Amino acid sequence: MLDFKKEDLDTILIRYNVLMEKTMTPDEAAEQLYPKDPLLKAVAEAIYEGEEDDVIDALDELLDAGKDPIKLIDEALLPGMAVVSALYDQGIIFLPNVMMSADAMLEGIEYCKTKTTEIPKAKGTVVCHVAEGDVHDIGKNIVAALLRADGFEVVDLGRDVPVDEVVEAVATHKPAILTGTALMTTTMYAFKEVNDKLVEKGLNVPFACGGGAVNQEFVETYSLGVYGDQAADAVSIANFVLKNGSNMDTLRKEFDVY
Ligand code: B12
Repeated sequence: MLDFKKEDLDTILIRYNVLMEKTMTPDEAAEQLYPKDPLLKAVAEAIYEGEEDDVIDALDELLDAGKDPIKLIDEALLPGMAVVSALYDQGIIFLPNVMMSADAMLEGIEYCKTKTTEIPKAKGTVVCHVAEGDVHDIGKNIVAALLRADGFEVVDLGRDVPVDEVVEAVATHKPAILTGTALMTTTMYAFKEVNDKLVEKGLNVPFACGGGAVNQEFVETYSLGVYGDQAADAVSIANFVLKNGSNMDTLRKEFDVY
């Protein structure tokens, strides 16, 4: 007897037009990815729909329930954006949706920041930038917002920043760390150039790098590089450097993702 799994059989029946393929609508696909908690789900749903007002309303519900406004960035807003990124990666939604969702999420971050009563005194400075040639700045904006929310003074150089401008900013501001974001395999090599120019000038500042194009293996090919997967890792790296100094071996061991 033939040993068919149910899924194999469905695939064959669909191929021969005996069975209709079940395709999920974007809304149904999103529904499967939302957090289970109803209050967190409301935030994710509003981000998915790109509805800024609904994001604020959903955040208000969480704030009324006693949640810390800054923790909500990590616990409610970023998971909401992760749903959108996952749907885009699977080809279920398109770029304009991602852009609208990102705007709604960034609006939510700004709102959470207005809800903190204590304005923390700057702990130290961080210089943030997006690699030369690269305009993808949504991730960098999250990194900068989280660092600011945690009490760092952020010098945000923006996107598509020339290598020399990055090096100059490090020389001027003497930050605790420098952050770099690259989403394209063609732009990530600018990080090596930044690194080499910093070393040449004796500016041995830890260089936290992230963004879809890079991984730990690549980032550790240059001497000041330390990899971070999530935006919140930039905050942890900056705090770690303030507390423990900038020894690269210790830093890399602490933030090893493998
Ligand atoms: C939005 C988007 C755009 C927007 C960017 C708008 C903006 N202001 O950013 C626009 C429309 C302008 C755009 C243009 C292009 N894009 Co585009 N874009 C995207 C898309 C859909 C989403 C990127 C995004 O914002 N993700 C959400 C954010 C939150 O993620 P993130 O940046 O990775 O950040 C997270 C982490 O990585 C981390 N992080 C980020 N930085 C740092 C730093 C540190 C220190 C740490 C610790 C962590 C960290 O924190 C964040 C959350 O935790 C991606 C597809 C994808 N799935 O990534 C393609 C994508 C990046 N784009 C791509 C391409 C090719 C282009 C274009 C060349 C298209 C074209 N032919 O014109 C142009 C490039 C122009 C240029 N010179 O840069 C490719 C890159 C392929 C590659 N590997 O090289 C991708 C991957 C799409 C694809 N699959 O082909 N794009």
